Amino acid sequence: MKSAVTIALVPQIKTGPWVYWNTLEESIKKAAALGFDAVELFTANGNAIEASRLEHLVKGSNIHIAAVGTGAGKVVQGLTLTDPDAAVRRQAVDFIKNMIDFGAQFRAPAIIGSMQGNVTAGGNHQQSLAWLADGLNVLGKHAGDAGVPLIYEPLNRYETNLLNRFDDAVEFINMLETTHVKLLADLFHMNIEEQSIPSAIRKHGRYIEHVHFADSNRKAMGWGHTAIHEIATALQEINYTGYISAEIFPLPSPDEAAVQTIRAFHTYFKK
Ligand code: LER
Ligand code: MN
Repeated sequence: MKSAVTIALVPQIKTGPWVYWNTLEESIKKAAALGFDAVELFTANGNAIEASRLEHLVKGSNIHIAAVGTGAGKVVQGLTLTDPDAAVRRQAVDFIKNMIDFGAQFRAPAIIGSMQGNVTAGGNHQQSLAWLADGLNVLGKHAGDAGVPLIYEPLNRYETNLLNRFDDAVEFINMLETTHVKLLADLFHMNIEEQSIPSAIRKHGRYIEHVHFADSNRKAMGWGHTAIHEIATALQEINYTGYISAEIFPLPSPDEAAVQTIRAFHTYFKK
């Protein structure tokens, strides 16, 4: 398993569950100095960072890009894959395609979290899931052609009313036409929604391509009450080899959150 830490690079967004915040150079240096294998980037769009600049930075620091988040498409531009307006859904697909292409240059998959959207007031759940499936079919193929998976993230009920649990998300992605859509196990969301996080991981292990490493209160692992030992054992049992990426609040400070994260990573996920 490989360690990663998040970097937020969207000027309009001032708070959220990301460890490092501007600048990219300094954050990558700090992550590398602590021994992280990779960074996960949250950028405004797929063109926000010049690929040659990022290439230079990651090579110079011997660090990888674990994944790229697409959430700014919703938070900044108001786009989702389930907007009732077909033109907005098309823009959401284009935004994510662009992000897939950006990440693929670094073998990093794009993550669909908040861009999945919600069933809006008066909307129909089946219709919204059908729109989500349409978007993921197009985007999964696009990702597959670019040589990366597409990572779909079940979120907790306070963030989406589409799919909250792994049982439902797995049933849903198994109905897609594409096989390139995989799942993200965000331990913060799972703590709210799953009956047992280790059981969900064991049951659906073959679909898990990325892990968001957060304690029950979305602080660094070890600073909440999640039973991480059992979760780590489950991830070892499914032979998970992907990233364990800290998507947490920068509390009490980015540096302290990062240090606690890498300490917890080494404690529970011996390399
Ligand atoms: C995104 O990875 C996520 O977990 C959501 O809660 C958006 O912040
Ligand atoms: Mn997450």
